[in-house]
Amino acid sequence: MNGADSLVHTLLKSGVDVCFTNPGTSEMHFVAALDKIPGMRCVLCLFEGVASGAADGYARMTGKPAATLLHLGPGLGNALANLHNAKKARSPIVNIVGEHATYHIQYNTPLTSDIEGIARPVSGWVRTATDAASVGPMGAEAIAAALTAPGQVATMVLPGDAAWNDGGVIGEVPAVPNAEAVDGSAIDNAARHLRGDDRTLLLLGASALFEEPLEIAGTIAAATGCDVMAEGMNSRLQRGAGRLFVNRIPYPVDQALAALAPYRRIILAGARPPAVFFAYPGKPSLIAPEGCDVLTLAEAQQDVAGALRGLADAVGAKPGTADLQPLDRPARPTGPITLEAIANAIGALLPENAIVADESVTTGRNFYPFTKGAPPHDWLQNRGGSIGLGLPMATGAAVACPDRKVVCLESDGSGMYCVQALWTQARENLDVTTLLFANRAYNILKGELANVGAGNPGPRAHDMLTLDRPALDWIDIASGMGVTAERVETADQLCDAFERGLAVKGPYLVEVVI
Ligand SMILES: Cc1ncc(C[n+]2csc(CCOP(=O)(O)OP(=O)(O)O)c2C)c(N)n1
Repeated sequence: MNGADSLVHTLLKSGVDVCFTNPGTSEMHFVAALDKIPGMRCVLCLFEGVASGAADGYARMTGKPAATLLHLGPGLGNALANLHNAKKARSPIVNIVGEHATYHIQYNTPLTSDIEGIARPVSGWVRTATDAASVGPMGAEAIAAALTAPGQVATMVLPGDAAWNDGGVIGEVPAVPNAEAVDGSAIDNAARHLRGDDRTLLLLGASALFEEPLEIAGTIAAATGCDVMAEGMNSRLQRGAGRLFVNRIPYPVDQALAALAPYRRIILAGARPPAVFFAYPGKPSLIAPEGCDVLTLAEAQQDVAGALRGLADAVGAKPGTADLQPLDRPARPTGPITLEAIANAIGALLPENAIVADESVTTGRNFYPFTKGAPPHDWLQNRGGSIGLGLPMATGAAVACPDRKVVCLESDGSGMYCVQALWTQARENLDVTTLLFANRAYNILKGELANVGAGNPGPRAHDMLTLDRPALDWIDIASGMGVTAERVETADQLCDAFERGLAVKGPYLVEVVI
């Protein structure tokens, strides 16, 4: 058994059985091992950002890591933006990067680079195998590191000779510690504040946004009168009929300030102290109102659900008292395509148990209220702010959950960053319906130009924020990669096309011209 074989055996033995790949020469022994040893689903991605974004989507939906296979420093560099997003989403990923043979590195040939240096900012754990015998045990360590709460990117660098030499040993994954329980004093403190008269917000993030902890939060709200809200961008939020509806902190700074203005206390459960994405001249970075106490019940890496259960007991909340969302779909929209019509179309047609991969940017800012009464579904967002995640994340989620429909809400500008994901969707026949919002602009940046006080944009600035010269033809783009696509220009057409996409068991793209 060579080192590469030992790594594949180690991964499979530990339940890591999907690998999103874009290999090169230095990874050929790993490729051969994947071929020789049955059990690994290998998914080829035509850009490394697709592989890392897909691994993120997969991890969010399974709670376990996929492996990636990337080609030295440049391949890792291409994957970096979506590894950054995965880091912010706390997604477990075993990120495998090939490296030259150990004795070859000294010659500084074209692809030689500081792989660990490139990996470190996005990885919670980075190691390089030294020889064949180290590969399997190090792979096992990487799996444990990836799974350590709340989840992280673990990068393992695999030199060619460590992969091809004999002497491989299958690794044993060390025990992964459970998420740390929250100290009783944090629960008592939160309970004391909730018993007071001040208007209080329970702000949820991370694993608090799963169905069960959300319902517990709803019982706390019923018992104490507090409000419940989610962070602005969430890794996975379980919502729809039968679940607690929570709004998110809005993105635009003035709306975010207004949303938090009523509160004198904010209790954080898996959330961070609320802050706006960017600084704006004359506006605060932290958006809790002045004089508002922000206290932590549980941090994301802790047992957030356990902390909420403890808090529910402490305030005398009763099971079954949460005000859960009933099934309540909007009517199918007709007329012109407006943002509200799009929101209504999604609310009216979203299938039961769908997974929504949302990178709709400005088009989707107000989708939440219109979709809250749809059948139960999961909603995934980009927590890292590096655009280009939507299509890959949908791809990975579809690999993770072949029996569920994935609905990808993608904006045209963001969609172009990792557009190759469509090819992987076609090749793997992944069940993804994409609504592609073609406003033919970097619309958000038009607002930001004004918000940061950069003055009135002239034609050169305007030209940097528009995508209409030439207009992207998403029918050609998608069909060129094997995905059936159609274009819609009215709400009725949108609903019909969306239904056609949902009826297909495979990828489908609807270009929604806004
Ligand atoms: C990797 C990366 N590059 C650039 C940006 C800056 N940026 C933020 S939003 C945006 C444009 C988004 O346009 P689009 O996806 O079409 O959505 P819209 O604003 O039109 O709704 C850009 C370029 C970013 N966030 N991440």
